[in-house]
Amino acid sequence: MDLFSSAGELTPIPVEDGELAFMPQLPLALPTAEVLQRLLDETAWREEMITVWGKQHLQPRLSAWYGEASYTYSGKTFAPLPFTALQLQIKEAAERATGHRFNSVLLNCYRNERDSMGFHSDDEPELGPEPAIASVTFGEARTFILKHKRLPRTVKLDLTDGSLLLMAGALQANWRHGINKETKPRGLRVNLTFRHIYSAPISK
Ligand SMILES: O=C(O)CCC(=O)C(=O)O
Ligand SMILES: [Mn+2]
Repeated sequence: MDLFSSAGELTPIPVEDGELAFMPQLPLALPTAEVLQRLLDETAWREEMITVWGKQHLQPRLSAWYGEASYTYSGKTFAPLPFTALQLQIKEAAERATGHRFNSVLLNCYRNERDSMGFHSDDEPELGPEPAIASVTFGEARTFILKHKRLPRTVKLDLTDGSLLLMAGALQANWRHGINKETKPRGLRVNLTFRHIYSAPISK
């Protein structure tokens, strides 16, 4: 990371076969602790079931889907709830910071070090061929790991309180990402991934 980059600046992270950029502090009118508390209180959190090898499990985190378009994820279709005023504030800040427009957000709550997200690409057809996804974090930092699909490349990023990570270009086509479980105690973390959903799937 460039030593001279300031907290509110979006700095490219050079990676092969995709675009990544990081901003340590997304400019917002509210302190991050207040945003975190309101996201915890105002979100209709759900503990979703997933099927792995034909067996039903609870997902190791809480999640919720808001915005203007329904979304299919891990074989399930989520009907959205309308954006809240706070989500709109964060969305507009993310749009100003990245120059991209978003119409949906997936929220994930990692309650402690045992919550996680398996390795995946956000490459559903309704996201379009080169999706721009803005990932905004509040609360405890967790390590976001990216693994190239064909090359022996791994990138690890500490997604800290109030930060924004932009994934764009061919990143989803060439990389998977996830959040591992940890052994060291970890506090609550809420992550929002703002996306643009096209109502009719775009053919690749
Ligand atoms: O919590 C994170 O940082 C990752 C979230 C993510 O990959 C997703 O919502 O698709
Ligand atoms: Mn993802």
